Amino acid sequence: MTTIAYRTCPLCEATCGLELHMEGREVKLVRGDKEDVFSKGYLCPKGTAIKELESDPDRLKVPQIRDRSTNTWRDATWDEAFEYIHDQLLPILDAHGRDALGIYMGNPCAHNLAPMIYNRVLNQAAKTTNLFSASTVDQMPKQVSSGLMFGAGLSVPVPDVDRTDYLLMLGANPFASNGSLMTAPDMPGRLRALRARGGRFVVVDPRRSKTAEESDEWVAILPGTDAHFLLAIAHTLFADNLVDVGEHLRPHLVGLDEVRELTAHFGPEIVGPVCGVDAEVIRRIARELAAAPTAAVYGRIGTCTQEFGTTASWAVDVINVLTGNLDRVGGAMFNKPATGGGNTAGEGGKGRGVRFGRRVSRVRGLPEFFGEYPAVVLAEEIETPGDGQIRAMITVAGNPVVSNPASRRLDAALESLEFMVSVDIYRNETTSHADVILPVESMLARGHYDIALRSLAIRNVATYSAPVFDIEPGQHREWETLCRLAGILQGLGHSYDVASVVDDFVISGLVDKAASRGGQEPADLLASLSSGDRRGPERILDLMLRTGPYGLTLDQLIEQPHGIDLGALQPRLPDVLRTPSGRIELAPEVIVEDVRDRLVGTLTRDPGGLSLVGRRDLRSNNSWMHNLHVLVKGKNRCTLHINPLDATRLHLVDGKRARVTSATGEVEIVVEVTDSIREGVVSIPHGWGHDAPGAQMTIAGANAGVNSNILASVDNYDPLSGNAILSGIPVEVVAC
Ligand SMILES: Nc1nc2c(c(=O)[nH]1)N[C@H]1C(S)=C(S)[C@@H](COP(=O)(O)OP(=O)(O)OC[C@H]3O[C@@H](n4cnc5c(=O)[nH]c(N)nc54)[C@H](O)[C@@H]3O)O[C@H]1N2
Ligand SMILES: Nc1nc2c(c(=O)[nH]1)N[C@H]1C(S)=C(S)[C@@H](COP(=O)(O)OP(=O)(O)OC[C@H]3O[C@@H](n4cnc5c(=O)[nH]c(N)nc54)[C@H](O)[C@@H]3O)O[C@H]1N2
Ligand code: SF4
Ligand SMILES: [Mo]
Repeated sequence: MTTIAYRTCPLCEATCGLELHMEGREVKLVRGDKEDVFSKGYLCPKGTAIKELESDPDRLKVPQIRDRSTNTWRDATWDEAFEYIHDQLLPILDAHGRDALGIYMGNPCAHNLAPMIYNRVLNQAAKTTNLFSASTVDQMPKQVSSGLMFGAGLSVPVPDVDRTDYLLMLGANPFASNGSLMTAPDMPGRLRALRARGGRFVVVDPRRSKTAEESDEWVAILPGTDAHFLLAIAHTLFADNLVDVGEHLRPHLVGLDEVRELTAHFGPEIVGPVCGVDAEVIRRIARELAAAPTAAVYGRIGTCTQEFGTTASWAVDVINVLTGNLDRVGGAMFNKPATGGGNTAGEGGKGRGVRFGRRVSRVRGLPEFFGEYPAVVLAEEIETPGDGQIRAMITVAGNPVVSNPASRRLDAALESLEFMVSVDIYRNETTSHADVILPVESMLARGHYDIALRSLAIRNVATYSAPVFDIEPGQHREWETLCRLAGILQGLGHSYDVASVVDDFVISGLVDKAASRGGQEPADLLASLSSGDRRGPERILDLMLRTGPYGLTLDQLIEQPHGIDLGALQPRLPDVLRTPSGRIELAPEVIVEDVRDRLVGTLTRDPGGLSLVGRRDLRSNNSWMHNLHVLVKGKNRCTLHINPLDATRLHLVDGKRARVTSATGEVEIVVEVTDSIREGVVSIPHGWGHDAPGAQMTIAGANAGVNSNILASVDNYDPLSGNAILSGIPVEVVAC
């Protein structure tokens, strides 16, 4: 018998509603949920791939233990696996201290309720300072700039795509990625609608991406020069007397004069050759932004994983302020998430702001950002002997061997560890170095709520998906695994009950805090959460919803599987601010210094030779969905894109192989000659290179591709955020 279930897709930031046709545990059909309040039936090929992901024979179901002497794997029971971890890991920490453990949290954690809630519990129980995540190969620069300007790292303004008249988009390709740090299903449809209603949409990208093709104008910028470009726009706005922050921003702003002074260096004629963009184009875009009734500037991964990631991310919001479009309908606005926290708690308007560098990494002395060290120091912290050396690792939903820079070095470093545990669904390039892999339940056997992504959405929406079926006998829920690991690290032993002991401890702490804020009795609040036998992430989610700004309950959400629409974004100033001044800090000191000390110095720099950037394909998800035939079938997608003029000059032939060399490494890859990339720039997608000998991913292995991060260096990072530079890497290309 076929039953129908509704789920939010957890595979990218777009949060589409899916309609699953089930026969028992088997997914027969995946369709877009037409009644989903946000996605209204939209879905992409990855959404339908859930069917294949569910049935993938390589997906791990039971714990795996590696015998290091023979490098072979065997199935283990859960109790055996946890006991083994307990017995191997704790003596290392007893002998060498807590910092001997490193933890790396990967991207899927942001799409999954259990790690969203319990990773922090695990980190706290570990009592190590060696915390890492995919954030420092991704959006950390935006979190730092938002933290400095608005006082909280998740107070990221999102473009009001559905109501804006003009969108300037830099370093993003939502027609492939479906949008990032701007959650909305059907980004292609929304961008087409923008143009259909007479709006204008400009894409700044070294590649004529699918998004650029669908835009009104493609600006083929040179990699790493977005901060220059945006400051030249700001320069024009000041020079032409077009700065108009508006009455709604004026009382809440400091630093406008400093920004005016800084932009003096960035005349369009000076900046044009640096960016590879005509001065007249820069001027015109500045004037268009100022003239548009409403406009939003939006930058994403291409503006983050680059030399001036934080300064470019800041400059995006500077233009939003200078044109009066920040916190305005049709401009760049702040979400108000149903789960509260961050920028919705308390009175607002003033706060402690952000502080970085409370600790520095042992070997290179790089500062922490939001409690974690930059991923660029991970390998050296494992390799370098001495007190505080990382000797053991836990990875949760991460594949740093593919996603982090200097992959070859990290690959060797992980193998040199004394002990490693991975919580993961595959044995891949990273987890094959583990001693124990702890798999997780099917994504359909768990509840789902996007705590992170709903707070970055272009509309206020709350959607909970109930589990479609129960876990299979012998499986273990991810939240229980994380709590059990935390329990081991806390010294509570390794038995099954430890998960509930840890969970009860966590909820009572959270309830106490929430009750004292809301003037309630903790016991009453706790009782209200425990309808039935609710525990784990659902109980905590219920608490967050109840104490959030809309006072929702989980039961209300369960009754509405298509989601609850809480309305379009509303202006949120000054409540959203958490800076010590209670104002928008338009000219944070570290950024002013970065512009003066670093950025200005590059205005006379020769663009030099070839520069490598990445790209995403609609049928990919970073490194981990290439084991699904539906996504890898068809043409080879891991190719080197190169402009015909460069190809001719270098005697490269379409379909033949080339060797790409950087200061860090080299790869061999098939050439694809295309005029969709500007001269002087080449592109290789990340997330490939599935040729690790220890991996068990049959289809991915047969479509291995090359790992572009072999070419990226750990020595190159954005100093303001520690973020790796993965875009704009100098390379040489020769035919082979
Ligand atoms: N299909 C698919 N969807 C995904 C993912 C995936 O792997 N596949 N990954 C998800 C994740 S984790 C994220 S963070 C998001 C990312 O979402 P997006 O930010 O939209 O990512 P990309 O599609 O890689 O687009 C980045 C663009 O930046 C351009 N670029 C590179 N360097 C520069 C530069 O210096 N300046 C400018 N202006 N442009 C530059 C590249 O050519 C590319 O077109 O996508 C998410 N969605
Ligand atoms: N050159 C270059 N490098 C990049 C980027 C780029 O644009 N260019 N993009 C960067 C970005 S934006 C990101 S976010 C990072 C991603 O970097 P990572 O997060 O390190 O890598 P992913 O490829 O997302 O790997 C996810 C891992 O989670 C596992 N997994 C999947 N689902 C689950 C689950 O439900 N539970 C658990 N426990 N595990 C699960 C997968 O098997 C896989 O091992 O890569 C970054 N690296
Ligand atoms: S766009 Fe993203 S959320 Fe929507 S179906 Fe595709 S992968 Fe899933
Ligand atoms: Mo990402």
